[in-house]
Amino acid sequence: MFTPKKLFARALLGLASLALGASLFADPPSGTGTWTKTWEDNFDGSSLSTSRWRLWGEDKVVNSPQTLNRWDAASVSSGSLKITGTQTALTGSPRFRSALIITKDKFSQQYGYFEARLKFPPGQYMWPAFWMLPADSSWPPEIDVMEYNGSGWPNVVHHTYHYTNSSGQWTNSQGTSTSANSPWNGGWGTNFHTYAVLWEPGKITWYIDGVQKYQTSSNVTSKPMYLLLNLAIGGTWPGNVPDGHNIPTSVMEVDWVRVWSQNGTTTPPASGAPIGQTLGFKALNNGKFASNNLNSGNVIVASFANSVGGWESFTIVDAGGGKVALRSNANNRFVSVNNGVSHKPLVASFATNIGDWEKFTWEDRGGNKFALKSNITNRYVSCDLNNGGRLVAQWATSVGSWEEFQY
Ligand SMILES: [Ca+2]
Repeated sequence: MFTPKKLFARALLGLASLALGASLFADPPSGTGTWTKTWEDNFDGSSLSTSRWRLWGEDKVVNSPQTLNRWDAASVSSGSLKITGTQTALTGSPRFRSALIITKDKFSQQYGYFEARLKFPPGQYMWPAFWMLPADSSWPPEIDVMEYNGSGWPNVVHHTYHYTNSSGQWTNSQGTSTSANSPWNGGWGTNFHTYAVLWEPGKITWYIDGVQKYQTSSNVTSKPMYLLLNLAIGGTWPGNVPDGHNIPTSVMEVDWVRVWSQNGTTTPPASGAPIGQTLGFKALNNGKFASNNLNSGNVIVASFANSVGGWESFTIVDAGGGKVALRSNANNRFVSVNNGVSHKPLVASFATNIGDWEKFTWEDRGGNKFALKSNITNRYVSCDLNNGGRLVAQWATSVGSWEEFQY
């Protein structure tokens, strides 16, 4: 039923709440330990936060070939996010505009409690979802907190885990929740509900409004996941909307999204790092900014730049598990430690995804100063003045003046 191309499984999270204002049910289930809130968006203000969210492909189709993905289809007002599906033509494809927003590169987490209070437009061809994918861009796994297919199951919300089975094949573990009421009259589609998953080592449990709905223990992933919210119209699962069939403007509304970490068992996001920011940083031992040296194999050097241009701009990305990655704006490659070279230089030449060689621990040293420790060499990144100001992760087991940087 699902294909990697559509990549859409969705899951439902939920606790929900009847309680207006006070989020009485907005906590992880009782008896599951002590929890810390690690991320949230209450959608206050007048626009969608670009430090928390980005779009999956402006003016692109992702899971429904009929739905064009647009940042301007996601708006914030009166305390909630509105993802608005709009028909732009009666024939052709794509002929709807909507939004698929994601926290990729901005927030991800391994294990925890993930919840959103939302309502979605019921009806044929509607395909809203709240779901999660791995921060390292692999697939499967995929956790679908909530997913609704208004064509096939108008009263049902799906809870799905997509994974690779022991034979190496893609498979699904799926549960459903059925409303006693029609979606247009008090059912899932018309009222706010809280959809949640409790994701623990070896087990995923789905909730709606704090009531357990489904559970799986099939090959449960440990990969840090980011969040996705979207409203697709048409596509392979609900079926494409026939030419000439009118779809009224449809809105998925999200009151808030919250993520919790279970103390002692989950790894919180990288702390102190300016996740999502694009910045330049200089080595404190010579005051030069780190550059992606395009003329020399994309080695990262801090030898000549006194100011920040495109070659000196890097985006700090959440790599999951408390680690960060650095993406060079000059060529859109992640900074890797070149483990095949003796002095372990940092390069931004090949990595389009984040693997172990692209992960660093960000050590916040106050005043926008920081140190980076390579995940793969377990050494701090130094600005090697004896080696042309190259950044290397070869020898330093502690932080001295050669290992301090500032942004
Ligand atoms: Ca809100």
